Formats: sequence, structure tokens, C-alpha cells
Amino acid sequence: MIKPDAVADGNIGGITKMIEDAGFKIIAMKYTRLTSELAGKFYAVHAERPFYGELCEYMSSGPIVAAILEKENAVEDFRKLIGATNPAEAEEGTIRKIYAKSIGANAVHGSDSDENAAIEGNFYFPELERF
Ligand code: DAT
Ligand code: MG
Repeated sequence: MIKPDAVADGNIGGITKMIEDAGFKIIAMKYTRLTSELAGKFYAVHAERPFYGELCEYMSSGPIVAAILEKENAVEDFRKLIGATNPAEAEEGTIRKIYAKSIGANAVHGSDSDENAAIEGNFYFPELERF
């Protein structure tokens, strides 16, 4: 996902270019907006965390871009490309170092496992049978 802060700042193109330049193939892409309830469903795994309410509010604060990406070793390589959750700790040249504003408004989401990538892909693109 390209998160609301990055979409609002006009960074869809810059982030998408970094993703493609890193060798990821975009196999589905959608510009959409979550309700707070849907954001809560997407991030249900964080329901007990103190920042959950803030996270759901933020993720529904504006449009986002959801995409399914394909690559060998995609999960690990994408986590490397996006950098640490907190942009203050993200390495130079990572998407979050370049585009994120804060630990909450951190420009992009990346799945943390193949299993969750399938669940999250299906959340946005249930019409794609392969997910
Ligand atoms: P990541 O997005 O790097 O996988 P995560 O899964 O731990 O990070 O958390 C999901 C999102 O929740 C994260 O992108 C931004 C928000 N978040 C995480 N930790 C936070 C914190 N300490 N304060 C505010 N928001 C936080
Ligand atoms: Mg995560």
C-alpha cells in the first residue's frame, strides 16, 4: 500500500518508480480509500497495540494505492526496499527514508510473510482467484 500521506503529497509516481526499478512486477493496482472499520480489519493483528486507534484513523484519512507485487523473494526484498518502520531509523535510499514523515505516516506498507501477502492481496483484490 502507498499510504495516505504519500498519496496526498503526490508521491505515487516516485514510489512506484522505485518499486519497479527494484525489479518488482506490479500485477494488480488500485486507487481506493478505506473506512476506519476496513482499516481496522486490515490491521486486526495490531488490535491490542496502543497505536491501533490512531493507525485506523490515519489509514482511513485519505485515499491509498493498493498493489500486489511479484518478485523472487518478494517479501524480504520489499521490506529491505521500504526500510524500517520508523523513518528516523530507515537506511539511506529506502522508500521510507525518502518519503515517510513519521512512524505513523510512513508512506508505505509491505506484507511481512508470504501467508500475510496472500491474505492482504485477497483483501484488496478478491476477484483474483490466484490469491
Ligand atoms: P511495518 O509497517 O513496518 O510492518 P508494524 O507492522 O510494526 O510496522 O506496524 C504497522 C503500522 O503501524 C506501521 O507501519 C505504522 C504503525 N505503527 C507501528 N508502530 C507505531 C508506533 N509506535 N506509533 C505509531 N504508529 C505505529
Ligand atoms: Mg507490519
